[in-house]
Amino acid sequence: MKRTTTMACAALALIAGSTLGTPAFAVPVIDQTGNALANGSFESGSTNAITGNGGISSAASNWHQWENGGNGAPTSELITDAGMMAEFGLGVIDGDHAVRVTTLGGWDGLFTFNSFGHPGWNLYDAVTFSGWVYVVSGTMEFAVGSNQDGFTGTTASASSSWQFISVTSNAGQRNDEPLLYSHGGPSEFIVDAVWLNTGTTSNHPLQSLGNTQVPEPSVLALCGLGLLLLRGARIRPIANTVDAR
Ligand SMILES: [Ca+2]
Repeated sequence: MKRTTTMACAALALIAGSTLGTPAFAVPVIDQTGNALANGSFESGSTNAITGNGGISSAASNWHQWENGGNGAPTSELITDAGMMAEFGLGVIDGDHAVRVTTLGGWDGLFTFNSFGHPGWNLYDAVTFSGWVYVVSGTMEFAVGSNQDGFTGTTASASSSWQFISVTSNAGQRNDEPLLYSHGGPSEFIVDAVWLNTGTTSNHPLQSLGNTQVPEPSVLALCGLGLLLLRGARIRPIANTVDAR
């Protein structure tokens, strides 16, 4: 029975994939209620690679990219579940896309100021930034804080599986900016389903894959996407916003 369901979902995924193309937009499966980030599941953006620096828009809507290391601009692109499955043998965590970042030096990557626009956000509360990363090479970090008061980071190094990581920046300092950066040198990593909430613990609804194999949530996610498409759900329009500092 389970096999039948999985195969049906796979078929739906193929249908979904054929309709997406580039730019690509899908719908997060994980309920985003409570997530201070827009596009935290990287379902909105482009599968075309974007290389650049200076705060330009990245391939993921609402996220921008930056280089600190002086070794060359980072590159970002959305990777589809099918593309990730073909290249790495496992799919994305949520929805049908994740963001792939390639850097040429340390402390380069993506940032967002989206929390500025979150209703009721207190910039001096403790905040916790968490999510899933598949590190292809090198070491990366989830960091949160501000240019004004500094950042706190948690690192993840290359492995052949998704890793859930979380970092908290304490109250009393300005906390307005999450980062997805390389750490210490060049790195390539894929990030999906990131979450930002106030407080010192993560409220991420998916903090463990339990005993299930990593590809399983991907199958479920694809199944959800397929069902949404079958119901005639509208493809999410591009959010072409550049957040002001
Ligand atoms: Ca996603």
